[in-house]
Amino acid sequence: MSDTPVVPPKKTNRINLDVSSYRGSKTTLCAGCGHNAISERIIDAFFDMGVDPKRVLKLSGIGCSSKSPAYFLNPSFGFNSVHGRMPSVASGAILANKDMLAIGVSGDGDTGAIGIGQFVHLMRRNMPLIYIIEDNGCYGLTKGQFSPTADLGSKAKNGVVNDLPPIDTCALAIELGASFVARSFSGDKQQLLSVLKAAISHRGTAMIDVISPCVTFNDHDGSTKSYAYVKDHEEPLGEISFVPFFQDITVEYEPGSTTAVKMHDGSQLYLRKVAEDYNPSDKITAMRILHESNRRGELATGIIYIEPDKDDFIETLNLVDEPLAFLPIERTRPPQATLDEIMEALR
Ligand SMILES: Cc1ncc(C[n+]2csc(CCOP(=O)(O)OP(=O)(O)O)c2C)c(N)n1
Ligand code: SF4
Ligand SMILES: [Mg+2]
Repeated sequence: MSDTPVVPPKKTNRINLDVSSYRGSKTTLCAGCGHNAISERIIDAFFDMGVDPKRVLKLSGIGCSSKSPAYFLNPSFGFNSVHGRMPSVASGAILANKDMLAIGVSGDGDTGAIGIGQFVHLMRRNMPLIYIIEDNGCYGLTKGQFSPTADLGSKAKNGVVNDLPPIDTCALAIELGASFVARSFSGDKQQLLSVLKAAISHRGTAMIDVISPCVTFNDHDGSTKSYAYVKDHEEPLGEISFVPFFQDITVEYEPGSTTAVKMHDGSQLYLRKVAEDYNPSDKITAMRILHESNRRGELATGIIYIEPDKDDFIETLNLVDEPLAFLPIERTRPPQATLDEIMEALR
């Protein structure tokens, strides 16, 4: 008998890659930071869905959160932009090559403060982009100042009380036209993974606000973005089951209490409701759920609003089939004779 240990074969996905093709560099964030758990789920989701990492664009702004794309999908393309400016860089990249799958990671400061103007216009365009806010209610990178998502009356580590009301990024995104809006928690592995897989299958803006505690500056009593507070106040809207298009599984569900949504790529999303009257395709219900849970001091999580068939910005612009980046100059520029004619007409 040989003494050579038997090494089990590595698990591969539907495009024959093992999970190492989806990992990134070693994290430099604090141990226990919620952002690290989100990177892990992104790795799992892209691996499970069998997305080719070379087809992925990773984009971010500035902040601890915006450093995260370095910690997942090493073979993908990446651009770490300027504070609050990721949406415009992402828009340019997506329009230049619509065949890429884009994922943007931002922070609550990056999105809700300096980047709020860019966020607003990104949402109303329904740009095909998975937009993740790693939401810790503070500016982690610059030592924990309150951000615009910090709750009224919540306390900083030094005891200072926040005297401004928060911006609810989910309510804002729904109001502005995002076609997939979800809220999750970095500590809720299963829910976050299902939400991310559904976001990968969606065509249009998938805005996901993930509460992601900052263990260094915002994980104390008095914070509403601490692990303890979110665990106690998370109110999942229901169970999420996701069946990717390449898996032939039939899900048993009770009609009436479950909404089945067909995603853009043919995957099926099943949302089993907790609240009887919850309808994720109705904007008014979605806004009401957010306001009601807010008033109770609770945090509604899950897929809050979904409109899978809404035109994305590529369709709105009626772009040609080939990615613009690969069009030859003869097809992107009028011929010299036409330009001469225009110049002549302006004389
Ligand atoms: C133009 C500009 N203004 C201010 C800063 C300083 N700054 C860097 S990160 C940051 C906030 C980060 O907060 P958030 O987006 O919530 O990310 P987190 O670190 O909490 O993950 C600020 C104000 C900057 N880098 N650039
Ligand atoms: S300072 Fe906060 S947000 Fe930044 S890495 Fe540390 S725990 Fe995470
Ligand atoms: Mg933050």
